[in-house]
Amino acid sequence: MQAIKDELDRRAIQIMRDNDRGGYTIPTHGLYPYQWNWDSAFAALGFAAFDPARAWRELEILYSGQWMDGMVPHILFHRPDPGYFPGPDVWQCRGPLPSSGITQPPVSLSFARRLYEANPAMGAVPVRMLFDPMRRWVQWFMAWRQHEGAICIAHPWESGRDNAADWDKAMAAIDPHDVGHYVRRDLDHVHAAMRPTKDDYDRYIWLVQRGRRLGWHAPSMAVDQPFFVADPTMTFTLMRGVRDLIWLGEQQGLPTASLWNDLQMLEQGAETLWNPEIGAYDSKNALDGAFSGTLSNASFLAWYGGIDRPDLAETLMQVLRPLPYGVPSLALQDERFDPKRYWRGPVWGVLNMLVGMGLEDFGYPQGPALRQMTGRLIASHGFAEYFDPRDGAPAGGGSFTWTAAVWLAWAGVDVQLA
Ligand code: 9WN
Repeated sequence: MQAIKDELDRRAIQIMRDNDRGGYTIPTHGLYPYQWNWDSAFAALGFAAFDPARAWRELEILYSGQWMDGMVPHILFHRPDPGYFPGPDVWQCRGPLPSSGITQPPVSLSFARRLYEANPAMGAVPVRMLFDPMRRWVQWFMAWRQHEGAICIAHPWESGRDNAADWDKAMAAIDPHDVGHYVRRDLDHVHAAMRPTKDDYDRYIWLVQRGRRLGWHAPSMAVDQPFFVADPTMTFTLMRGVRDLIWLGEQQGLPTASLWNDLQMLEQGAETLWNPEIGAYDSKNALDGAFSGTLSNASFLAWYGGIDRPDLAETLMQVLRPLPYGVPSLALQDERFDPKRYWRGPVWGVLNMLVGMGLEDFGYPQGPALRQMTGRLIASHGFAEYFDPRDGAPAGGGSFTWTAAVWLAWAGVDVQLA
């Protein structure tokens, strides 16, 4: 058994090295040839298992793309690559590096704390360097993505859960008839049945065109927003991020006063996302106040954010009961469930890890159970981008950085293989 675990560790490290582009890591060769924001944060955790200095480098390069207004983009286009659409020519942004004009869940705030805790002597300098950029990113979220204390997305790509059922109603309100012609590249790499639909893409690109027309100027974009949905992914990852940033600031004697106010606001905001009808946290359209009525894997991030809800654990048990490999991106009972289509059913190692870490923090037995399920999923089905939640069949891209990182940092650590 130890030999199998050693071999999986070796493969995971090899994937991370193969996807390393010299200081930053791509999610997978071909499908995603650039540096993605939250993927990079997971990559840093993976590197921490065997090369801590390289882990800090990943975060430093990520933050080197930060915009003047504080936003840290969801993609940094370090080197042109025709294999991905939409590329830098479509976004036309004006940050210090070619980038997209939107952001992604700020898990890097919390993972910086994990890197620091593993080696405070090595972490002191990078923490002092990154603290202010991180604090400015938090301020950006509070200024431009906050609604009643919850954190919203202005584009489905911001949540990292691109085609989740959460956004269906809000997306239907967009009329993308004037989007024009464009050529998707994702379908060159992955079967269309595993990807978002053309209707989704038309709206994704239409929203990009709007941002470009407005020069990605946050105050202009906030006027007559066509899409603005409060998201549990963003709200809970930022909430934990702020807690962890406060902790880091206190370790290093850095100013944390404004962060306490942010935290209080986020705690109030999170409660606006509790939907009693589904017994869980839900996304909520900030434009009309309607809940989406969606039980997703993000519905269970409350513990990760630092909030304990025993009634949420009841709902989680029901969602997990029929499934062997963890929290699906959409509950099996939902009529929109689609086991292969990206964020509308498949199970993702990264979300299992965030949900599981939170449950472990609060001492729920489902935390270690989720860790074992994820370990067994990866051991038996490889380092895929995501998996069919019923039988673990691998889907999407292969040799995936964040799945390798989840293995190295969490799921593979004390895995018990049969
Ligand atoms: C758009 C890189 C990213 C992840 C997202 C995932 C997917 C991109 C895409 O891939 O999104 O950002 O083109 O499909 O949904 O979570 O960060 O792995």
